[in-house]
Amino acid sequence: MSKLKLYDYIESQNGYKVRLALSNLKVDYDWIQVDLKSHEQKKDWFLKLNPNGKVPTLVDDDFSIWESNAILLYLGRKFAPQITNSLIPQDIKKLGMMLEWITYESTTLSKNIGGARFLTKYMPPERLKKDELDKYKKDSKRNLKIVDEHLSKNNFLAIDYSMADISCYGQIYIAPEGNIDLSEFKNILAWQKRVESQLGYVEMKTGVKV
Ligand SMILES: N[C@@H](CCC(=O)N[C@@H](CS)C(=O)NCC(=O)O)C(=O)O
Repeated sequence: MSKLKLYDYIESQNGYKVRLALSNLKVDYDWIQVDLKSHEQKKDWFLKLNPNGKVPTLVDDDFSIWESNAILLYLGRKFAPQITNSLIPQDIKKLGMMLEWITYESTTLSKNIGGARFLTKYMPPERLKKDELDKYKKDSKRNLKIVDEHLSKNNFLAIDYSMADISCYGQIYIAPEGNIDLSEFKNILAWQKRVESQLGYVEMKTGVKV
């Protein structure tokens, strides 16, 4: 069995979620940077791995999988039995909660937080639509309030540390780059520290294992 290959880009929060999971799971892998700035993700060789032309994409021997949260679940099922905390709950209600928050991340947090960060960090000022940015920021705050309220009653999103935390943590991590101030979300700030104290935690830019 050859080493896993993660096709990724250093500034990708979706890629970071996978890097964090691999590190929590203590899985060795090759990290391959796909240069989004030169649109390498749209080249034929990459579209054969991911027809949607986006990172992250994971290759496990002859199997290629894309969509970061699908990759998290794949890794959890493949490797989690080796560690004490399974990252994918056995308990049906906790499993439901994990899927709920992972889905909330991919449909809602990523749209608004990811949108605010994208416009703030990468959009040339002459093309920036301020109304659009303001809406992303306003909706992000509304979304984050829901996460914060949930975390006022729970240490982790699905009770125990799970792929849901990895997924939402990766997306919320980049909120300050969209000028979304997290200081009013005290429960999120405390939860971030709990995630950061998990074994194998890595920061976004240092989380590259080659
Ligand atoms: N829903 C996808 C989103 C992937 C995504 O948007 N990736 C960005 C980087 S964070 C990308 O590859 N952008 C380049 C492009 O869209 O061409 C996931 O969770 O993996």
